[in-house]
Order: sequence, then structure tokens, then C-alpha cells
Amino acid sequence: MKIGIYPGSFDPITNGHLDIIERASKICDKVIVAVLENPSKNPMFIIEERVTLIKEVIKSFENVEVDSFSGLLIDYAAKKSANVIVKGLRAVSDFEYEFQMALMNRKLSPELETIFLMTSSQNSYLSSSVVKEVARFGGCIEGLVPQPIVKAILKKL
Ligand code: COD
Repeated sequence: MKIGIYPGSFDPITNGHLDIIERASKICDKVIVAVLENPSKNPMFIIEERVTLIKEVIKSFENVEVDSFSGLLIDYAAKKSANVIVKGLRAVSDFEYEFQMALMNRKLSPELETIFLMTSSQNSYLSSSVVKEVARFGGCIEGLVPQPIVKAILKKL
């Protein structure tokens, strides 16, 4: 069984993330969306909210589940018996950071592969931070995040 872990902050999940989840679900037998508990960040949504929101928008994918983790990703992957880490790539700017993480993860856990799915063109400019900034200044975020997330962001603001 091929188990893929898709890790991230997901603060909040965007249509870009969702596209990667959908595509990964066709490659892996099971995909675990793993939300990082990162105390050093100041998130808009606490970890439980992020998990709940993701659960709501991935309902239609039968082989996708959501969880949260802290600490090293490779340790979490081992606990879940995952074979592969799934990442999304938007631009060259993502590449350097992702390349460094992938090589470090491979050094720490040589059996664990990282696969990169290229963003879909309509999502290439999308990030959680940009969506939050647009919303904060009153811009329209329809079509950038799933509908329940639009509602949740507007409620927060
Ligand atoms: N299109 C395609 N992919 C996208 C898009 C988009 N529009 N937006 C984001 N993505 C991809 C990102 O490239 C990333 O792969 C993933 O989706 C999650 O994105 P974010 O922004 O929600 O999450 P990040 O990048 O903050 O997540 C960082 C991790 C949690 C993966 C990382 O910090 C981590 O693994 N931490 C655990 C500690 C650890 O093991 N550290 C050592 C690693 S060297």
C-alpha cells in the first residue's frame, strides 16, 4: 500500500493545496494531509480549526485523511508507515527551500522519497498568506479557497 503524506501549515487550505491533494489521491492508495503544529508562527487558525476545515473540504476524497503533527516530518512519516512525502511546487522561489528540505529528509530517512507535483496554472500565484492579506484589506477571495474557507476567513476578520 502506497501511503503519501502531504505536510504543510494549511493556514488555511487553498484551492492550490486542494488541487495537489486531489492529484496525490490518484497516485497514492492513501493520502494523509498532515498539518504542522508550529508554535513559532502566529496563525490565523489554530491547529484544531485548520484540521476541521480541511476535513470539511476533502469529504469527497475517500482515500484522504487529515491529521496534525509536531516535530520532525520523517518521524511522523515513520509512525504512519508512509512511503512518500508529497509536495507542491509553484515557482523557482519554492524550489530552493523545497530542494533543501527534500535532501535533508532523504539524509535523515533514505527510504522515504519526496515527490513534487507542479501547481496547476490557475493556482500558481496562490498561497495562504496572499489569500489572508487580500481578505484583510477587503479584497474578494472567492475562487481562491473553497467556500467553507471563505466563510471561515470572513468570520475571523
Ligand atoms: N499550488 C501548488 N502547491 C502549493 C500551493 C499552490 N498554489 N500552495 C502551497 N503549495 C504547496 C507548498 O509548496 C507545500 O509543499 C505545501 O503545499 C504546503 O504549503 P504550506 O504553505 O501550507 O506549508 P509550508 O510550506 O509552511 O509547510 C512546511 C512544512 C510543514 C512541510 C515543513 O516546515 C516541515 O516539514 N516541517 C516539519 C519539521 C521538519 O521535519 N523539518 C525538517 C525538514 S528539513
